[in-house]
Amino acid sequence: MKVHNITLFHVELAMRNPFSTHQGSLTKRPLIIVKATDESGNAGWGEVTAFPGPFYTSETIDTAWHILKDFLLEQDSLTKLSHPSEFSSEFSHIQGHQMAKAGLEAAYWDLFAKQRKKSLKELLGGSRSFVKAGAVINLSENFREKLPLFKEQGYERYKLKVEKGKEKEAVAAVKELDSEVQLMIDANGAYNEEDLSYLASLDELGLLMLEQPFPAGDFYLHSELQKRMKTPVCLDESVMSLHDAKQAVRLKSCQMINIKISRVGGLSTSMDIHNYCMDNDIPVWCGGMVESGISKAHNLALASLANFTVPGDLSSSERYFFKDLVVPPLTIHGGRWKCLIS
Ligand code: OSB
Ligand code: MG
Repeated sequence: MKVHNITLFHVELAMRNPFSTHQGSLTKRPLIIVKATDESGNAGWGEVTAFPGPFYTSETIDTAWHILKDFLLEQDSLTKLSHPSEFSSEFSHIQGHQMAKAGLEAAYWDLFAKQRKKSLKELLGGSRSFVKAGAVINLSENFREKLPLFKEQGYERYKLKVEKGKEKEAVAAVKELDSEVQLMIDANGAYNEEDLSYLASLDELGLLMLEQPFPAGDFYLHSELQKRMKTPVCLDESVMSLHDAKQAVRLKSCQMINIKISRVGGLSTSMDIHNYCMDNDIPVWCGGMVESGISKAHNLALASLANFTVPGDLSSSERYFFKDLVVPPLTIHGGRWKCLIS
C-alpha cells in the first residue's frame, strides 16, 4: 500500500464529568491523533487512546508519543507494507506499547480502506447492519440519576463500576429502578485471592458477566473463580495479545472477552482474537477507552463482526465530551449504531 507521510497531533478534549475506576480517574482527555496520507490526496486517521497516567495499562500518552516518534516512525519498512495486516508482525521486535502501535496501525487500515474505496466494515468482513450499544456508569456517577437517562436513549446493556464490596446493594438498588435491566459489573482488578468466596457468591445477582475481578496477569485466580461461579467471567486488562486470549481460553479463565483495539495492539490482533474466540465458543464485545469519534468509528467497524454478540461499551460522543473531533459527532439512535459502518 502507498503511504507518503505520517503526522502526529496532540489534542485534548474537555470532558463533561470525570471518569473514575478503581485504578484511577480521567478528568480531561489527551489523545494522539495519527494521520497517514498518500500522494493521491487520501488520508487515514488513527488515535492513540493511552491515558495520561499508567493506571489502566502501563502505557501513557507520553510513552506512546516517545515510542511513535523515536521507534515506530523510524522504521524503514513503514512505507513498504503491502497490507495493514502486515503491521503487527513487521513491528513485533518492538516489545509491548500496544496503544502506540494500535494508533498507527489504525491510520493504515483507514488509509487502505480509502484507497480501495471501501468502508472499514467491508474491509474487515463485518456482517452486521447495526451495532448494539451499552453504557458504562463509572465510580464518580450516580446510577439513580444516570440509568433513567441512558434507558431513554435506548442503551441495551449497563456496566457498573461499584465500590469494592458494595456490589449486592448496588445491584438491588438498580433492580428496584428497573428489574429487567441487563447488568454487569467491572471490578478493574480490585480483588485478590481472599475474595474468591465473596466473588463466587455474586452468582445470586444473575449478572450478565463479571469483568476483570483480579489484576491483569493472573489467569490462575480467574480460572479458580470461573470454576466456582456460573456467571461468566470476562477479561479486559488481562488480554493484551492473541497469546493472552489463548491462555485465558485454554486455562478456562473466562467465558467472555472484552476486545479493545488499543489494548491488544490494533485491529489485526483484534480480529485474530475475535476469530479464535468464535472457534472456541467464547463471545466477545467491544470495550471503550473514553475516546473520540475516530476510534469509535473503528470500534463500530470491528463490532460489526459476527462474534460480537454482546452490546459493547459504545456510547455517543456527547456522553463524555462537549465536542467530538468528528463532525457531526457520533451518536446512537434508539440504542443502536447505524452511522459510518455500512
Ligand atoms: O475497564 O473498560 C474499562 C475506562 C477507563 C479505564 C478502564 C475502563 C474504562 C471504560 C470505558 O470502561 C468505557 C467507555 O469508553 O465508555
Ligand atoms: Mg474493564
